[in-house]
Amino acid sequence: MGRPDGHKLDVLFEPVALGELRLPNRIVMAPMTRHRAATGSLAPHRLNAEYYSQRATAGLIVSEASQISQQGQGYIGTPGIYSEAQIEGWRLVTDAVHAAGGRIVCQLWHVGRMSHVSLQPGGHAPVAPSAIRANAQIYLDSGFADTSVPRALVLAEIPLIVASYKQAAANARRAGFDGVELHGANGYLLDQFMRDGSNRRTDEYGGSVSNRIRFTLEVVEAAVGVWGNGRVGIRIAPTSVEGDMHDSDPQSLFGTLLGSLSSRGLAYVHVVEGTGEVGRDGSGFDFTGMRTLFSGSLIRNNGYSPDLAAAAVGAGGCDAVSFGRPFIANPDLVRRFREGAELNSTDKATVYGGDARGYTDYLPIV
Ligand code: 8OZ
Repeated sequence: MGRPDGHKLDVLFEPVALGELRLPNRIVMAPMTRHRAATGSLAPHRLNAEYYSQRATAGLIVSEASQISQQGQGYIGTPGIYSEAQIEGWRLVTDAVHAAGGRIVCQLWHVGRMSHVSLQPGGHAPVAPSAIRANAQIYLDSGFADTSVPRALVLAEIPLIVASYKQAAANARRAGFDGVELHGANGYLLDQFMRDGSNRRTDEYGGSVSNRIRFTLEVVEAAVGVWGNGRVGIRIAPTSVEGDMHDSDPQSLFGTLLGSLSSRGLAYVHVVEGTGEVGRDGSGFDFTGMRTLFSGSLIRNNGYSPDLAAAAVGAGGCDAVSFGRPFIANPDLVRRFREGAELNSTDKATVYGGDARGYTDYLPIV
């Protein structure tokens, strides 16, 4: 077959290196929470291995966000990367992806204030840079619920959380991943420290931009200590309002962060453009200009069509583009883009939680 205008997309099917990660194409599977880890252990299992291996033709798979500790959990059914059972479960996933010829990095996640006492160790309050509740909802057995009021981390606890990230990074290595992506986006703990709407600290982790990015940079160092800089990426969402987030000057904040990350030579920065849901308009931040603020590889995300993605890569605006929703219903998305094939549509009712239905039963074209 082949699409009549196929050559326009050719650039998406060229290989690229993001640090030490070698991708056969520029089409990345974005991290997507699917709430299907095993009940109780929160370990991945065979069904999850099947799901990821079906999508192994992606240039790179970024795993769904995986909490680094029980304290880092904010929703039911999300996988962890802190227990032996979870490491073994992820090993099933990475083995299956590799056997299918793919590459997968583990997205390391701590939700901070985006949680609920019922999920926290001992029923305690979730932790955050400051005791400011997010006017947002999380998902529990009982359905959607308001987030709980968090308590502010005391200074002495911060190195312990950095150490949890380091342990999780080491666990991801033992589980056979190809690297890690730090979840610095969408209103979770790293983002909560960075943006001044959620960080009112008066110690060295709050106030100035350099203080607010300190925690993120320490977590970057911890992950790099395990993996080396060429296998660590970070995801940011400078203007997202998800999780009740805001900042008085995202350009200065994320510009400074990107400068610091440039000197550390990370594998990549993965940016969610726009304010959250779909669309890439974000006022207060120059997404195009990120290319000059960050010297390493850049993955762009949020509602790109194949044409827009090819235009962005072709113009040198990024190295790869990630796709989330289209990968849910199209395990062979790379082939469909290449051949200009129709895309399956997604059944919204089976996106979050449940069984194989709406998860592993979307079929590739034959
Ligand atoms: C959807 C539902 C729960 C969590 C994110 C990790 O937005 C998530 C998430 C998405 O980054």
